Amino acid sequence: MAQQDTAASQTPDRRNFQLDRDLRSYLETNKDVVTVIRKPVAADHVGVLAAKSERPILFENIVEKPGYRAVDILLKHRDLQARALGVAEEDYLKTLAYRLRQPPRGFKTVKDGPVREVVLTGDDVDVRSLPILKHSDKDDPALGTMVFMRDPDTGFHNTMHCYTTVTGRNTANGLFLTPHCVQILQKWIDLGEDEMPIAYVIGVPPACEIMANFSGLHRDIWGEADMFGTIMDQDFETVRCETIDLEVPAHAEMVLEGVVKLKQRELQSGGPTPLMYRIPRESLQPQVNFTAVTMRAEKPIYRHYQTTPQTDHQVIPRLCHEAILYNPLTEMGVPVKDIRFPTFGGAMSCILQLAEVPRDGIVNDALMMMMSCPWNNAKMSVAISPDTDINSAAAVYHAIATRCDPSRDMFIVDRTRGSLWDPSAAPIPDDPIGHRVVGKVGIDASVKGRHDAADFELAWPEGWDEIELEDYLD
Ligand SMILES: [Mn+2]
Repeated sequence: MAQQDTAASQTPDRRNFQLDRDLRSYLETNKDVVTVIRKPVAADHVGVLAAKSERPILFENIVEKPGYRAVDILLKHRDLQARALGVAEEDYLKTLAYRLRQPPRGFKTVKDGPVREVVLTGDDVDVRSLPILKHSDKDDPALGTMVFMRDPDTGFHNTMHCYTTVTGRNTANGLFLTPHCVQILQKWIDLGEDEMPIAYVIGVPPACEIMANFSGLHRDIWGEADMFGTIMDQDFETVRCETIDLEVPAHAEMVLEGVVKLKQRELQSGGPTPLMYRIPRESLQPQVNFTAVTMRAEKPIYRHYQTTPQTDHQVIPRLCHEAILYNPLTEMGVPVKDIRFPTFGGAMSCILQLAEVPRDGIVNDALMMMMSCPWNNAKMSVAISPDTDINSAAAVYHAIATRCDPSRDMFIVDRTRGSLWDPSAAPIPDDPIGHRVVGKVGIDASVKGRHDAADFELAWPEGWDEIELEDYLD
């Protein structure tokens, strides 16, 4: 049931698109960019193969997990993100920014759905039989997919992606680090509860994954999951869980139901961060007990979320940051062509691509806004011109080297919020969360009003975009 987005190209305001409501239809609709691996692949090799793919990759034949498929790399590049929203690449950022300003559609609760074609409870639950995969040679198999948790005050379904290491048949250790999930766990503890219901939601359209990683002021008006239908501009069907009081997507591939044991905490390693490092090395994290597995009957697709080296993991958590930054920057009068937290910046760098040369002073204000954004992902903030390829680390480096006078186009702000993940940042002694302090740098690598633009015209060989060397090889 592939619903191709043709409406998007017909409606100038892009409000009438229709997206596939489940992952398998989405992969079918977008099969021109999906690599299907039919050869047998060892479970331990799925991560490396996924990480070497720039496009969605579907594993049909995982040797140790014959009943399942696995998919990864759904959103690594802008063209894939645009497909996820059903719009043209040049409309992607403003569309996401627009949709995030809309009211939540909430859930359309239905009685049954494909995610409940198979329901396993009690002794039949064994998450080790699922294709939960390793992320590096030093880690045990871990889930990285989205979790639903309910705010006990509002009933809203908050989501995040929770790195969760499997420790037994129906046990795991989850990494509950995002500010909202820490606050929600604390609310359940304050209510005197020992357990909090949690659902691992596996295999949904990638638009939901963009939304699930939202981070900003929202908890008093909606949970991320209440916005899935808003982002996809359609009713979002949910079913009630089998063993816990939560609703989950009716058209997901799999759902793991469980409870977070709020008082049973163990020191747990976090696995690789988006920086490829391993700090914080350990934190005290609660155990998760799985109470049910529900899934589709026909070869369910497991959503692997390879964390390292450069994968969806650097990109997805920052897509809403880009869209949220789009609003105040455009409000300030910055001519925004694009905003990107690039994979090659290790989730520590933000690039603003200008659409044109703004008046003097605008770029430094824009860089300050990026550096002081709510998230600690813009330690190195860079402005570039429209002719610098934002997808290319080499092109951005070239712009920094040739379009920036460090004595006037670079500024450092001392002692600002540092990322928990940044080993170059100084730990704050005795800070219970492990917060750090670090400086930030703003770099204007754009062609500026004071320049003669003709001095910056890049020289390319004739036919650079058309002629390929491989066409001339024997
Ligand atoms: Mn949240």
